[in-house]
Amino acid sequence: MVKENIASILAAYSFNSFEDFSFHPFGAGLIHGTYLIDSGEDKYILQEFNTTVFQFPERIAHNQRQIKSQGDDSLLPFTLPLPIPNSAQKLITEWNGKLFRLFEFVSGQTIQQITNLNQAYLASKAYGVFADWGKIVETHKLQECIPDFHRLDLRFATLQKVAADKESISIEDQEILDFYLGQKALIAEYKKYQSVLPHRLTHNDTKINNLIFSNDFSKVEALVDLDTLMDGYLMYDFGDLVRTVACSESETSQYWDNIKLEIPVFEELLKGYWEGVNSLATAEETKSLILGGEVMTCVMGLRFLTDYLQGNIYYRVEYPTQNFHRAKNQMLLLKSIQASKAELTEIWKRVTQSSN
Ligand code: GN1
Ligand code: MG
Repeated sequence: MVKENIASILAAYSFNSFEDFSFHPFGAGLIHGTYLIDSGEDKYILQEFNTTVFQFPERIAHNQRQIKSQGDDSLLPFTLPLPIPNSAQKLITEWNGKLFRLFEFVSGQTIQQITNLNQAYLASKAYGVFADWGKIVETHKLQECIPDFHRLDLRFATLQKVAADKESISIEDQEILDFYLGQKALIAEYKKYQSVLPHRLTHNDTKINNLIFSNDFSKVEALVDLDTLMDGYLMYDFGDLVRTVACSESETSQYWDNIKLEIPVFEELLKGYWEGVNSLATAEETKSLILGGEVMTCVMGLRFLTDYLQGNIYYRVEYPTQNFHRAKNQMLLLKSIQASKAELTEIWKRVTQSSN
């Protein structure tokens, strides 16, 4: 992006009175291109929309308007930074055939990995409080921004098909593929829940870097990356926290021997999330939280492997086998979660059955 182009995009916003600005790429998202714009006085986030991934941008804008109008976000203890409307009152600005959005910059700290247990607790509680707040939102009025986003059964079926269509698969790839194709029991367990779990407003991308902490890390200031706000299950949001926050290594790590579930972190996550959702969750939903980490780790592993076999058409990669490595990383985490199931169930009992 060059500066003149950014200036022409900013011209679509009526508040834009600053004469000069600096900008640089910002954040660690895998999907959109993100820039921090600094006028000296104010800071904004400009995002170039990835229309390959989000094929229905208008659905995102629709959902964000619905959520704003149905829910009172001033009741939340943190902000939900939604796009600033342009002069035509649109949340999305078209420029040169591309789509952009502008956000107020929320200052604070973002992290890729936790450095203490309290950060896990605060993060998880924020997503739990958000789910509880969202109970007033009529989710049937929301649209699917990405159809079947966390549908484990369908992601599994897609990998099966993509793998079957491949002419040849290397021995190394086959090992990981076999692991994922062997997850039929998990798929069956997930499918049982589908018929009993209530539909909730969920964030659907509850990674630690999608929230902004205060500078002293005493509270969460904002939940960001609100493109996938839509109808989902509580176990998706709790599960993605387990996947990303309670893993000893990051999603891109290749220290294979070090990748495992950190059980004390799982416990903090559950405590935090449960404080947010305990008055909301049905008995089935409460039970489903134990499975969340497995479901979401498997969903992501399936997606990374599928993308790798399809030639990296979805996720941004730094080298050709990165999606394969991400799929291997998720496989090792999933194995570790599955091996810890008895211990996780004990923690679950302690946390969720004591405050009832
Ligand atoms: C994508 O762009 P980012 O990092 O916020 C993805 C998530 C995955 C994540 C894996 C719309 O999110 O589902 O969990 O990468 N978002 C979309 O790091 O596909
Ligand atoms: Mg993100």
